[in-house]
Amino acid sequence: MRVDGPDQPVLLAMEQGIARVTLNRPDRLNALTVELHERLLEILDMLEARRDVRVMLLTGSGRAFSAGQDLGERDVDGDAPLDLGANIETYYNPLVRRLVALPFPLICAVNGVAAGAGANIALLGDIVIAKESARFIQSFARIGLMPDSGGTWTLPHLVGQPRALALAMTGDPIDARRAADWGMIWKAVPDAEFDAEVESFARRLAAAPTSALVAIRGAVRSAWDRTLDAQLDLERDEQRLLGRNDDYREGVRAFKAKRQPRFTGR
Ligand code: T3D
Repeated sequence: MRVDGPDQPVLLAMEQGIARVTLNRPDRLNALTVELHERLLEILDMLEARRDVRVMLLTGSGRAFSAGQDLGERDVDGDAPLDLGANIETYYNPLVRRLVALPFPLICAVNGVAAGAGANIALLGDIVIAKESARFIQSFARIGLMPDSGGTWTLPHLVGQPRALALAMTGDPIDARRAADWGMIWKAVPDAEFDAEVESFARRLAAAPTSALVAIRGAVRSAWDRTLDAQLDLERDEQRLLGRNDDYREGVRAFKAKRQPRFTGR
């Protein structure tokens, strides 16, 4: 089911529990404008209100995932003072907070170059799959900025401080295969196999026990800041909740009956 027209800066299509969200400004490499941010937040509202979404797939139209902030929106020659912090507070930070707390898993399918905020948004996926030809670029320092959209937190956690600093300070691209080798993303896939691989992964997660996946994400992400002791308590509490779900009963029944489980996400 398509739920919007092709001229929108972000497209949404729903099919069998998979919400396909496509950044759609291909001639600007899907650079992020205020209009795009507002549409994306509106789509997230819509998806979170539905009960049938089992996975969200975020990707880009054309040859890019996203080139980050649309620099055409920035008048650096005018007299008016620029307050980039206001834009980050209004758009980027809420977006990042929403993406890491979605009530379903997030797959980022990185179909091409991901630069600036576009790179750091891509890295927020629970699963990040990239075309081998894709590149990740912390391009901020090239224009006198520092990484945002969580990059100063995500990058060192994923690849360690030395690599995070070098990537951010140079703004040099890293190709998808090296990003996978460094543990920055889950997988780099040959371009010709990318669509099929993403599709099969999305279908697999759409059939998974959604609440368990969301609990896994929450616990793994929170482990970055907490002690083993705190994690043990968290695992106990989350497991208690998951044990009350239909999906747990179905999983155990299916195991005992030696058949595939049919999870409903409840
Ligand atoms: O401002 C705030 O609110 C603060 C928040 C900041 C967050 C950020 O994301 S800051 C970082 C902003 N992004 C960048 O600095 C990246 C700029 N783009 C690039 O460096 C390159 O385009 C790429 C490395 C991503 C790709 O290079 P390439 O050679 O494959 O493509 P290209 O020719 O540079 O780009 C194709 C077109 O897209 C081109 O337009 P044209 O010449 O065909 O009319 C280019 O200007 C346009 N484009 C690419 N990136 C942006 C963009 N237009 C506006 N904003 C962009 N970010």
